[in-house]
Amino acid sequence: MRKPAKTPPGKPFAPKLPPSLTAKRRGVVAILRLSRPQKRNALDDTTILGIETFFKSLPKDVKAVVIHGAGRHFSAGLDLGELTERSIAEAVLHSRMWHRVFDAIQFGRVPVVAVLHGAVVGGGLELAAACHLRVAERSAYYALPEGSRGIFLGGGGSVRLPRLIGTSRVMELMLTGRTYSAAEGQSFGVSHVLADDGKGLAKGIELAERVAENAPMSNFAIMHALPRIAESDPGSGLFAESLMASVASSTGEAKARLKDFLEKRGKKVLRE
Ligand code: 1HE
Repeated sequence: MRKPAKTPPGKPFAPKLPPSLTAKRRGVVAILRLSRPQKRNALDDTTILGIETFFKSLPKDVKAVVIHGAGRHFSAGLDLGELTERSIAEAVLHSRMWHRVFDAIQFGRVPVVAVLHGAVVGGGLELAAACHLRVAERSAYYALPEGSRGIFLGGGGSVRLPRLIGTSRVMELMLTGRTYSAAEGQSFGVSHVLADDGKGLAKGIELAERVAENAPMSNFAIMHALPRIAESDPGSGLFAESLMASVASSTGEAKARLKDFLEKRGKKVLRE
């Protein structure tokens, strides 16, 4: 593994965010913190719309994002206090608002690393699933208590979570209300990396900095083309892959990087 990156202390950067969110920069990485620990980072409408504002106002030179949570938990999910008397139409639009915001994460401009600890529950797990990489501290645990609250997934979880851990496990979480530990989440495919408690953010930033070193067109292809190709029929997928590969390799960036390697300046791929 690479050594933890040395970066200057985080500088605040300032789109107009609600108090439940804090944004900082460390070089090319922007760090978004869910900052409502008194409510266990429950996601109210203001916070969800604030996440949208953050992604809309990312400076052009930011190349990756890290999302993490203040306090003892990543997120307790949907703010149940806001789940009052909504009409069916309002409830549909509310869920569609979450979809819009989480789509802006998944299909945005830069890769996003989620750093998970404590409760990663309901909408909190849906938020994590919309990110591209997940680091879990050993304290992290996962649950989908929607069944016990009389509700259902509404933040894209029924689309994204089965693709991560399989429909059968999502069904188990939802029907039984059981939790998965960080170790189970790691083996089932929720997280990519496990970190000791208190070390997740440093690991997340390290990964984000590594991701930011990639050619922008390659990151674009990984975020936008790969998941769509994986969902298409094989013939269309192979065709789209060829197009994407030729677009990426024809950029000046790709040409310069290949030249660097061939002239012995590029990094080797060595066992970590
Ligand atoms: C909340 C929420 C919340 C805490 N909405 N206010 N999510 C859930 O079903 C999870 C519900 N929360 C919990 O199970 C627990 O709060 C935790 C395990 C996450 C944390 O426990 P703990 O002991 O550290 O905290 P607490 O004492 O339970 O909560 C502290 C405060 O946060 C308290 O408010 P207070 O004013 O009495 O201090 C709680 O009411 C408040 N709080 N969680 C609102 N979720 C798009 S669809 C997605 C559907 C879902 O996400 S369903 C899952 C909902």
